[in-house]
Amino acid sequence: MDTALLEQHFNEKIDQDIRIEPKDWMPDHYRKTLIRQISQHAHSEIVGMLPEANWITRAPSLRRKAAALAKVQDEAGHGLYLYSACETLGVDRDDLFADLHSGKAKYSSIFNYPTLTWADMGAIGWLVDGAAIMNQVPLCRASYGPYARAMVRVCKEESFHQRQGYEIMLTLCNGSDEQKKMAQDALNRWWWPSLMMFGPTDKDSKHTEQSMRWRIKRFTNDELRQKFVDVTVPQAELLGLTVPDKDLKWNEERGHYDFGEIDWKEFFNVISGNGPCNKQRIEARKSAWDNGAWVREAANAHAEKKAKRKAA
Ligand code: BYC
Repeated sequence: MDTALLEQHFNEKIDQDIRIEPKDWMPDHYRKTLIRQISQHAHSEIVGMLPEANWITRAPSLRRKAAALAKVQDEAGHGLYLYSACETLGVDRDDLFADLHSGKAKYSSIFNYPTLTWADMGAIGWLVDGAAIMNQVPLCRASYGPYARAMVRVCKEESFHQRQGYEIMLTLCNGSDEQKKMAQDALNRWWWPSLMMFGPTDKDSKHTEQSMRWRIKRFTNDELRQKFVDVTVPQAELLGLTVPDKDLKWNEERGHYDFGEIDWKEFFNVISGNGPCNKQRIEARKSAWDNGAWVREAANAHAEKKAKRKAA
């Protein structure tokens, strides 16, 4: 079949919501877009383990420690599903790691902020995982089969993460004045970076239009950001906390909250490698890679030995 016909067949499948699978023909640009998005997503999961891992040894009770451990392990699992989904597109996992370590590949802006107090564990679960769910539930219907299927499990686990975060916030808000202050301080610091997670405005988003056409993305960055604000503001009210935005106001006519201008200079600064923790995060990933070299070597030696024994 010639390329034009293959492309026509591919577009028909997209229009009919028939999933594209690894061995199906796909345009090169579609493949590259998926590799970019899925690998960035995978990197975000494993870099996302770092700010929270900081609090595993400092969790205030055994119950909190067990939940934090489970959550951080879940993120590692999400990374594994996503790297595997990405490999079905013909890339090598080691190359993806090399791109992360060299700073070539992006990962979510949100993980370049520090976790200063225990309340940050609550705010991350509530806001960061809440934003992640808002963005990822539609990805369960993404046109590429392995990505969409990985997302189903990821989203189930993210719901647990969001609830454990909200419950930490609720406990702090029902506690002493000092605890409530900690919760408010965490909300103040995580609110705006959480809104940035959805990416640049639709006007400045270079990939949205094409990704929507290919049904990789189902909603635009601004649509998802608005949905997130609409569901999260009443949750903040229930906690008795104040969202740090003087322009936040219910708009009866639109049926949505209006909210203030995001500091896009800060966002672009963070995604170009100059956020508060970018260097620290990459250093931590690189040293984990270097320190894990013996495990990879041992696993390869074991696989070779097993293959030889089988052949003999
Ligand atoms: N951070 O044209 P746009 C999680 C980049 S995991 C950094 O709108 P697109 C969690 C974008 O890559 C969270 N970079 O792009 C994990 C592009 O740059 P390049 C991660 C960002 O792809 C552990 C440029 O800006 N979630 O939540 O159409 C624990 C222009 O953007 C960001 C995913 O990865 C950002 N925030 O839309 C807890 C979900 N935003 O590549 C939680 C899957 C944009 O041209 N990804 N950029 O150099 C997506 O849904 C989409 O890729 C995005 C961006 C909505 C993020």
